Amino acid sequence: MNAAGIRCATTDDLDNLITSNAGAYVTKSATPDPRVGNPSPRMKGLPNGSINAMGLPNHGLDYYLDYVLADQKKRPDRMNFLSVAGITLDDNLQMLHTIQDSAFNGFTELNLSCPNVPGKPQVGYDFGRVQEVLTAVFDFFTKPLGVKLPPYFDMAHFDQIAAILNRYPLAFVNTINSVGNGLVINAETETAVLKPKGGFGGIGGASIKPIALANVRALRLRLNPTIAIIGTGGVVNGQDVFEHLLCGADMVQIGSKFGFEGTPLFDRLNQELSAIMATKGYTSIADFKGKLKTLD
Ligand code: RRO
Repeated sequence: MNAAGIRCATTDDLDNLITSNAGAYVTKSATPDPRVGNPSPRMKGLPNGSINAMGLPNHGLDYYLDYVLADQKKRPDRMNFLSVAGITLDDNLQMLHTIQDSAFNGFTELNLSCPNVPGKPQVGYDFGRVQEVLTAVFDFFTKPLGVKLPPYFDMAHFDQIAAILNRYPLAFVNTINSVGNGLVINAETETAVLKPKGGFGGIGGASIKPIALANVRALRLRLNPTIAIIGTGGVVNGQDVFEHLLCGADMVQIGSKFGFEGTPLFDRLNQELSAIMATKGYTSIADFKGKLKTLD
């Protein structure tokens, strides 16, 4: 399926996802009110992926909630994802109350890792804040909910975040968001390629696959088995999907490459994954999911 943010901000984008062979879709992270986001240029394709400092441009929660509710009526057998990314705790609680009181019966993804709102640190890097947010959320929210996390880079941080997440009835964890605050420059013009934030932006695409796989694997080894894992980051072909699954992902999302290729990507990835499975003699994903071998 798509990763939040990529080709999922408008009803046209979402219609395209519905008619594609993606297993599900997730909507662009919503705020309570529409936002225009940061000034352009705010996203750039790179040889190995992308850099973005979009700044949460979106049409507001009601726009996405109306869409998923209408879709749910038409296709009651399908479960999709509504992403929310409040800039404050109050924003998040307000949106989650609206979702709780609505007829929505899909998954809600609470984005704790937007790297691009100037002056607002990523919640996922502040473990005390993560606890505070989840405690307030699960005080009233009873529908299936997961969190979108930033990448972690230290074994102690994997231990700490997993210990916190394991205290809550999470349906899933989505790992990873873009690798925050990289810098891409044009040597010829001696200028940063993005305008917002002095050129700093979230890095996605092939170059972040090792970081994504490490986060999927590290969290799968630490989280309660009741918490599903969505693996996101660095997927450009069927082998990348296979590797995410091997590390323990239950679902795999694609960001940058979906931005470049559009919905035909899902057919290609399905074919490439099927070919790998056939070569290895696997007939179902359960045959290899989470079964990564190590050398020790
Ligand atoms: O809109 C963005 O700037 C953005 C978001 Br909300 C996010 O979660 N991840 C990202 O790379 N960009």
